[in-house]
Amino acid sequence: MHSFNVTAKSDIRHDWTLEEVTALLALPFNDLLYQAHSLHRRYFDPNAVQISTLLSIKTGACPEDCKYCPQSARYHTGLKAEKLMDLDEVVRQAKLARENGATRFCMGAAYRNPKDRDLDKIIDMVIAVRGLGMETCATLGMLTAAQAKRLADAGLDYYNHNIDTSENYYREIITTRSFQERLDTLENVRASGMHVCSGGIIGMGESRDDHAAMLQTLATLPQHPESVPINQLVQVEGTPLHGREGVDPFDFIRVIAVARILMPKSHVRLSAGRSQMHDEMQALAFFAGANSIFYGDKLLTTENPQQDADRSLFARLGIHAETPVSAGNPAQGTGIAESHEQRCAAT
Ligand code: SAM
Ligand code: DTB
Ligand code: SF4
Repeated sequence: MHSFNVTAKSDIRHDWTLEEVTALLALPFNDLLYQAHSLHRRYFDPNAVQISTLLSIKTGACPEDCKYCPQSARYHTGLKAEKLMDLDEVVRQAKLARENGATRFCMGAAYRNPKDRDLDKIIDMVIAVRGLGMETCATLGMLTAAQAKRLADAGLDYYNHNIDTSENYYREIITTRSFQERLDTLENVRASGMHVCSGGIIGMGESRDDHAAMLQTLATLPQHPESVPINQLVQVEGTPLHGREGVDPFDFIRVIAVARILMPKSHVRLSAGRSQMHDEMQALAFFAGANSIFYGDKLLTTENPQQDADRSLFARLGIHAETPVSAGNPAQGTGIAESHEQRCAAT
């Protein structure tokens, strides 16, 4: 019998020290997974995974220098830049995602920060996608408090803005905006009332200490992000991080497990990089506490597992799609796997 949603007050902490986080990351692997999975079962259905689909609504030609990113104008990755997408196309793609079983639609734009006139168009997209009964998410770069408020008022459910790595390692990866500016945007998003989605990238050459510091920053925010994407670096030819030695898969799983322990009520997303992972590694990530994925053949510009492969993985693991609490009318078509409610209704 699961006992999800039973809050033990002492589980939810905002005062994690770096020493504590470092010690968790260094636990024997089985001890760490046992602890993470036990906590996971306390707060969530361990067989339910939240399903988001990504769409790049404005691609490439970005002025920032994030060394991992194929969309920076500074690197020659062969990516074709595209202007802000038309509303009709966004709605078409959102309907497709919904038919395929996604309950959240995440719109990404290669901006340092959106201009107010871009925001007018994006707000129309948010309203239209919400009208389809889906949860909405956007990732558009830095936001002022006023911009965040406008998006919140339009009904945007989640805003994604990653801290990406530790404060120390950050300067090795991005020079065109500071770590503090990231935190400022997160504060503006939180103050607007939207749900916060913030995480980082593993596999950029950082150390375990950087993993600890990044996780500590997230877990000591005044409120934990509701969604914590853990990306494995997708190495793209032409970006400065292409050719880096990959991360030890067990270290990646350790980060997922520690995120689960530090932020027990948050959804931890096994985010970018799944195309480069074996099924066994994904299963281990779900066991360690990951309970959200990006679903659909494409992330923003790089590939994601084929939908058939994900359907089969879910079926083999007995995992089903989580039913969102906040979406008005999730008129789902062919869900990626039967939901808990669907199964219960059928019996
Ligand atoms: N331009 C906006 C920004 O940077 O906030 C929004 C889009 S940006 C692509 C969103 C996030 O995607 C980045 O913060 C980074 O964490 C992640 N990302 C980008 N390229 C990646 C890659 N090659 N591998 C893994 N994650 C990546
Ligand atoms: C996040 O943490 N990962 C997503 C989303 N937020 C926007 C992006 C992953 C991008 C991977 C590289 C690409 O496809 O361009
Ligand atoms: Fe631009 Fe975002 Fe890519 Fe950085 S991560 S280069 S801000 S699109």
